[in-house]
Amino acid sequence: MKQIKRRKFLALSSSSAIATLIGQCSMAQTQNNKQNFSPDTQINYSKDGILEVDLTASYNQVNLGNKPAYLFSYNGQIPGPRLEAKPGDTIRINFTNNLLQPTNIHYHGLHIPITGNADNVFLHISPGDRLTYEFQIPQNHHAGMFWYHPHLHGLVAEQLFGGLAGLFIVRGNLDEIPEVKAASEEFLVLQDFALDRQGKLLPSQELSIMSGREGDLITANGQFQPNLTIPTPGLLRLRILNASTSRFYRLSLKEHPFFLIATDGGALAEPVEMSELLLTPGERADVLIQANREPGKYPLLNLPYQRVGMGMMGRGMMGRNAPDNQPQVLATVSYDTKVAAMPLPTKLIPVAALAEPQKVRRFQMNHGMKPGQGMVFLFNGQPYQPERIDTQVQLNTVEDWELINTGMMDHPFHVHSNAFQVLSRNEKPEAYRAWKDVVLVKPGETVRIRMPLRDFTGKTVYHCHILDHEDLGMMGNLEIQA
Ligand SMILES: [Cu+2]
Repeated sequence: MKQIKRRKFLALSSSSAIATLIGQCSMAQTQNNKQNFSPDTQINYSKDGILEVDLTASYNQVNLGNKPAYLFSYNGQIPGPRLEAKPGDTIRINFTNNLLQPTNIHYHGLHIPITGNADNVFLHISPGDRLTYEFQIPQNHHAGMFWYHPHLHGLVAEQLFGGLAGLFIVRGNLDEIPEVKAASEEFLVLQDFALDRQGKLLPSQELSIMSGREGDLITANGQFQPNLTIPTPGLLRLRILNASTSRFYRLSLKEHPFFLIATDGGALAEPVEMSELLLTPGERADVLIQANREPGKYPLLNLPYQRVGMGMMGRGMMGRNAPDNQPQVLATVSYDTKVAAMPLPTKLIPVAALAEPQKVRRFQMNHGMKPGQGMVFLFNGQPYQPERIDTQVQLNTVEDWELINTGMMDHPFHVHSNAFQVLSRNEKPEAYRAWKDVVLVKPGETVRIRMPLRDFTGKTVYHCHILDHEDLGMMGNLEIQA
């Protein structure tokens, strides 16, 4: 296992050390106060077929946007360590829960066992306990951008909003396409936080959890508006994860289109040009950006987006989450030489069409009121019940699911274990075929997805990826039978 320290900053251990170092120079003090206080983000690569890593979840002081903050983190890092493996590798994660509440780990998007010590969301790891997760990445696993985060029902939103999330990259054929390989690669993990003036997490009662909590401090890779440089010869591969609990990002890079090469579950068949990219919680996008404009610094913007219907925009519902109507700068992309743009790939990886479904199911997504509890979020009229099996499916079949949103809020639908393809939205066919594991269903929409049930049996879940909605009932148990 190889670990690489990534940030260039020198860590200073205490503010008194800074004071001693800088003496009377106030200019230096300003600069030194911007130094990091926390360990750097690690990257852990598999070696000789094995990726073994120690991961500890704890509550402690970390560096967030160059300020101290008190958050939940994996190994003291926001975001958590990036894990990189290849198909066929064995993964061993020695996990310690140093939080004051139970937790577990979900490997979002990975196609691995859903039972035992693998992607099992029913594991319950008590405070102070340890568990070794161990699984193999299948030989035929797609290359792609996956991630890990807690998934203990009832605490998911709180723990992600505290900062617990990290990337899990599977390398493979997409990475070997010459134009993709030649591009310089950057990752962008988007998170938002609601902190008080001391840098402590605001309690959830102060957040608008009905619409899905949002924080006004948005970070990219745990930094505030970082700069990404595109070295010569001028092609950037930017791989973006929305690791926020509820916030949507509607991304746009000034004067530059995005060329989408992969979505949640892996590569597209060919790049798709887009001027804007909407990423709902849990979604990933892998894009190429050509440095072919005037050299300079270009803002990566988050454009306004309304995910709650006008009928619910009352103060009580949205609270702190009232949508910003100004674009926000999330990061900047810069380059200092104009180049005769490096070519884009014309062909990527074929996305096979799926067989006709053996079964079609419907899932209605809505919300309601429960006496004494307030708002609940529902699939087919029912809030989540841990003991109930909602959906039984057969291994080695294909199913079509119709996701129907009859409520007043956007719901990004996510299913564990198997990726799917979106067929249509209100009967309008999708423009291109892609592997997805999160799909946005807006009020009034019916989205039809097609999913092959492959390789793994057992019980897992599907849910809304606005994690407050999930904790408030919008989840179902899925049993995959042999
Ligand atoms: Cu939802």
